[in-house]
Amino acid sequence: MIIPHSSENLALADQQCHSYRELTEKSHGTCSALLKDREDLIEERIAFLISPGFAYVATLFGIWKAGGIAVPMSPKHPLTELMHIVNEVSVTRIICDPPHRKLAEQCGIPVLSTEQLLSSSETKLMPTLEDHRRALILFTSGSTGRPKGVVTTHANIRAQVDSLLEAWEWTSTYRILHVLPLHHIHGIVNVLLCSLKAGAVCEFSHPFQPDVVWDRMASGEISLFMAVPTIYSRLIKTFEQASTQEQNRWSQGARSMRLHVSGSAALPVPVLEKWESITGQRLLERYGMTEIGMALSNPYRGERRPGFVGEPLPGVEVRLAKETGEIEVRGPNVFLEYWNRSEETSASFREGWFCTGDIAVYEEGYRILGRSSVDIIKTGGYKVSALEIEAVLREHDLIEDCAVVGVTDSEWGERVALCLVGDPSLTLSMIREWAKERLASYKVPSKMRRVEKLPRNAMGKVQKHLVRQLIES
Ligand code: MLC
Ligand code: AMP
Repeated sequence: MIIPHSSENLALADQQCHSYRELTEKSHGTCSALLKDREDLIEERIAFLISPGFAYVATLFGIWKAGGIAVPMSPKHPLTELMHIVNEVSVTRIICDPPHRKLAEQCGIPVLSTEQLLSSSETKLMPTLEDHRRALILFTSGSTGRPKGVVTTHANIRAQVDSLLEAWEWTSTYRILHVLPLHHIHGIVNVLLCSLKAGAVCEFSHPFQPDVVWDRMASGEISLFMAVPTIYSRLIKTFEQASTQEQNRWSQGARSMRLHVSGSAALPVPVLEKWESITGQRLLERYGMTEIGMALSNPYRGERRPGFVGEPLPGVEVRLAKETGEIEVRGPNVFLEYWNRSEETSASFREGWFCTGDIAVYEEGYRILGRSSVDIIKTGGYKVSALEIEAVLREHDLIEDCAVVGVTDSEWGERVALCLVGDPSLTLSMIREWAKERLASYKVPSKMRRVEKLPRNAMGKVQKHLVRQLIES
């Protein structure tokens, strides 16, 4: 397990400041309360619905210390998404903070509160955790069905963290501003866990608000920032609307920082250039995936080439499949399995290498060209499955047929777009309202085109490239 230091040094900042010692104590209390009369949770799946902050982190470590598997869920998701997770990995208990109690109770399994767990002063003996044990399950959309649970072990997480600490030269003097969701690898591993393993400070700033981020950058206290391209675009937009005085203050603060990283989706070169012109920071772009952690990165020192994702990170092996150019990855960072889906797990490996589905070329550095599946969409840094969205929309009484595609978008990278055959009275806002009760908001189509019938080939298969043309025309 990744063990944060145990000192009076500052570890986390939300509305309050929390030391490493406090984190150790509260996570041990949580561990003891979870264990009760048991010696080891033996990979029991424990989900949690907690806002970003100290309680989230103490809970995560409490579950790990007790030998459980942590299953973070997004408090912003509707019940249907949460129930999928609960059922898919047989979650036994949910831990929630007070604002999310009602939502947690709707999941129909025992609910524990952070107030109760964090106030426990018990100090039970913790089980011995071997590195190969399962630690974390994060959900990721594949090209088929509902999202799958990606299982990583303690050893996988350690390898992912150590690789980034080395490559980006993390030190305990850093303070990182955390604005990302905490149910995905970018926010959990790259920002939170790297910071804690380095003995640095992680400052939470949720929900993401561009002017708040600029103010914190201007304070001179923040040294690191990591985000998805959509967040950088939003920051640029806010900057452009600000007064000259504010712009000067923001620029100056950002210039004094150590490192700005972009990832989770392709960084458009104009965004990289604009960011550099206003902050003096050349964004470090890296490439990763829930199943593998981070695999490729531009250098911390040395040239960061626009449009490129660099070279393999320490300890990570990368190769391109001969015929397709698909990126394949091998190393201790690579996940263990998709929960309870052994066939899909083995189908995702070739000769021991994990097949990412991303296509690239090597030109003295890797450059991503695209994805092998048209049904995977990356929007705002989130990966979503067109087929999953279509299956949910087809349940709507007034939708006869539909096809979902990703269309290029300057704000979101790709935008989820819908081609619809159905009742003429049905509007996009009606569909959005209906779908938001069933799908995470970033999966809900935000663009629509109505057609008489969908373009299909002779075999009856929807031709997605024609659907995209229809929507973009
Ligand atoms: C939200 N909305 C969208 C949308 N997301 N509309 C179109 N496309 C999208 N992708 C809409 C909502 O429906 C809502 O609409 C309104 O925007 C506000 O919703 P929100 O949830 O408050 O969104 P916002 O805060 O604006 O989100 C923007 C964001 C967020 C950029 C902060 O998308 C984000 O945090 N992205 C990061 C995702 C991430 O961490 N990915 C890493 C995955 S791991 P209405 O109608 O209600 O107003 C990975 C591996 C790796 O990829 O390499 O890192
Ligand atoms: P996820 O499955 O949510 O972990 O998202 C992983 C996917 O994000 C990868 O398979 C890529 O398609 C995409 N991705 C991550 N980083 C980059 C990047 N720097 N450039 C292009 N795509 C990226």
